[in-house]
Amino acid sequence: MKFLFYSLIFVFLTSSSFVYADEYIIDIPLGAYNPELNTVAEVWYDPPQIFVTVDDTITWYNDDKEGHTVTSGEGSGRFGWMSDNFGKSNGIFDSGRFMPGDSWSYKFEESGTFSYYCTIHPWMEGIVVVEKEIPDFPHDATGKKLEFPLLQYTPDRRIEVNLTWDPPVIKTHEKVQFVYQFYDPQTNSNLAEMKYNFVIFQNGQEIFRDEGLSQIGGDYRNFVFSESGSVIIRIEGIESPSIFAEESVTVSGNVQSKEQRSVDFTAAVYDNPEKSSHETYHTKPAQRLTTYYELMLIIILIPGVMFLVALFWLKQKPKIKDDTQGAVKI
Ligand SMILES: [Cu+2]
Repeated sequence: MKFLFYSLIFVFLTSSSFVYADEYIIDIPLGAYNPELNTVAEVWYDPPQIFVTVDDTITWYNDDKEGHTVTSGEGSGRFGWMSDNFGKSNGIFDSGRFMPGDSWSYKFEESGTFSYYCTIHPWMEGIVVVEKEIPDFPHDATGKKLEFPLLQYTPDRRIEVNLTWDPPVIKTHEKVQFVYQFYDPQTNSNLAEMKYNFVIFQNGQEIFRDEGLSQIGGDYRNFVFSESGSVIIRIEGIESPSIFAEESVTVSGNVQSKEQRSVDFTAAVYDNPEKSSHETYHTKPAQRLTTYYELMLIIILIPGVMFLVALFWLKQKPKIKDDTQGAVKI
């Protein structure tokens, strides 16, 4: 029973929200306000000791019938209050008083052992142990270990997308290379010249988007993350004019639009313990140089055309003025 209760407390909230950092719940049970030995509460903070890793968040729920605090420092011990010991805070964190039915959350951004107590009921004591732990294997945003290559089918199951990244454990300010291939699941043949968009979302925001055209043997994009947290790697709008063009004409009803033909992968980015900044990297493969030339052309052409237009306009201007003056005269 107790084991079940503890298991329930260690609720893993990440699965639905793609949050990489874990969230833990500590319950302040009914009766925590009462220092008597015959209280219904066996512990004041449940669980009284918890092990988390850096960047995890703990939420304390007040299920008692009085207000409490979660204050870093040393409490009084169970009977200390009888000899005028009311604990001593150390100023690292302090929830202030929060009432029954309310909760308070704190994100632990540094490793260490943190004792805490309630300033109103100093016999209430708990400990949070925060460990700095970066695993040596790749995993998704929910913490599940991944085996490369990752494999996803588009919703219409017409295309299989394989993805790997290197290094397998993604850290901030360190270049990571995403390598991916497209396959026909029916023939198992490599699909080259697939048009797609490579998109990265982090903590709910789109942070990178690039168009691509796959080569035989796949394609890749480099990226350097500035922030830690969960990421979604989305390859969307997958289409091949040569394969799907005639299909969309003949079969009108059941064809997926290219926007829907997309796959999602999730990953976790860790704070790099060694680096705090990075230079910019080329994100695209070298063979994509033609697009750079096109871009250069636009960069040179647009200001050039604008300059000519401006020049022409300036020359025209005095003439217009003369015309209006002439009109006033008449
Ligand atoms: Cu209290």
